[in-house]
Amino acid sequence: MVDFTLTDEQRALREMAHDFAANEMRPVAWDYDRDSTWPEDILRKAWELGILNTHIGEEYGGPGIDFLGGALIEEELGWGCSGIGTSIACNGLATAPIVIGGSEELKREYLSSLTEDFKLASFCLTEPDAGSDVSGMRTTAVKKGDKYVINGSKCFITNGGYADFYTVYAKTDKDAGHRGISAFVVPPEAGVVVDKKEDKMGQRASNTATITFNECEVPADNLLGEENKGFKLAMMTLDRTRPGVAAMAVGIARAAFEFATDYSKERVQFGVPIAMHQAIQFMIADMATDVEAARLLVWKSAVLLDQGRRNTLESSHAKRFAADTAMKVATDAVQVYGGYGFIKEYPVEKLMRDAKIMQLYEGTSQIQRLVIARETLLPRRVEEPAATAAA
Ligand code: COS
Repeated sequence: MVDFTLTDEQRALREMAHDFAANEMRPVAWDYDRDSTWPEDILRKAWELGILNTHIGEEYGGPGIDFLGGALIEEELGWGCSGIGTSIACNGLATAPIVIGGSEELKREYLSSLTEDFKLASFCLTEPDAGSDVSGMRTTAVKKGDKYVINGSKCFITNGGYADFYTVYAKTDKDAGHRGISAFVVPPEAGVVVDKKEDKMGQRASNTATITFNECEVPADNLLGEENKGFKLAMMTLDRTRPGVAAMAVGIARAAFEFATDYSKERVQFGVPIAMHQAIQFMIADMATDVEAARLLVWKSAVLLDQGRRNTLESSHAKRFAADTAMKVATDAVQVYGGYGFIKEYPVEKLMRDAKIMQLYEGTSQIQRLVIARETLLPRRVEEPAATAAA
């Protein structure tokens, strides 16, 4: 039986995240956006509340929240401020390769470190010349005795300027394409250099940095999973994190929809609130449908993971549709506000700028379509361990 009713526990989780978004994020979101303030104070509060490391299992000190629970939280964070929300969710992305492929020792050391104290981790996949084309990466990891030496550069790294460790993808066999990539845990003291912080269009509260690895030596034991199997680890990671990113996009869309709805009831033109005009009603109606549909795709892609099933297709459905919905709904919200929508004093222009990144990061909308087309036209059979909700 399909039942969309949330349990008491799930509703409580959502309420807790909503209160946090309403009381801690919303009051500062527009100021932090304007000044591009890195939200350390909010991140610390999120850590104290236990929503910075939701997927870390209880054996490593985490709450072990499942993927649906994580998505419920991320929608609220996206509703509060997706820039701050992205900073909060970043540990989940960075630790997913450890949860999936890390040895017990690495899990004990690195997952526990995040729950024992306020610490951050960053996921380092993208490079200046390797965005959508992951296997085009140039960062190398060369084995020397019981160490790997990493050299290269990564870009668009969330929390990159503040991370206490990095999960890094590098070529261990330069000539083997996607079959020559491996993943490692890299502490900053190994020789990580933070080059610059990006000045972004939206999500300006999140820190996005360019990182260089100069002769970074890490113990061979810091290898995640098997050598040359890093590409699959990255894909399995993204399968698990895209539902959460999509949930955040739903949060942006919902926020824009709510602002537009409220405004349409207040703004009077031609003698009546603009909500009385059918042109506006139809925009509001489409927003409502799209938010609802995007949320259902998110929930389905998360529930499949919680059932231990592969969700490659469904997570791309969710990410593609939710990201495009966030962009469309935020753009239409600006339209409902008319000229005021274009003014920074009003809330929706930030949402429109924030929404744009949802169509770009963790796989562009085009990459999601590519995955959907491949999974539809030529379904891939893969042998892989069942997904685990928590480490
Ligand atoms: N889970 C497990 N394995 C997967 C997988 C998945 N979701 N997707 C692909 N694979 C495997 C394939 O089965 C194939 O295995 P073999 O080596 O055994 O043949 C291998 O990985 C290569 O797959 P594919 O041929 O599809 O790889 P491509 O180079 O064509 O790349 C895309 C596929 C484009 C989908 C991938 O590179 C991608 O997702 N790019 C976007 C990256 C991204 O999201 N970046 C954002 C930054 S992260 S914040």
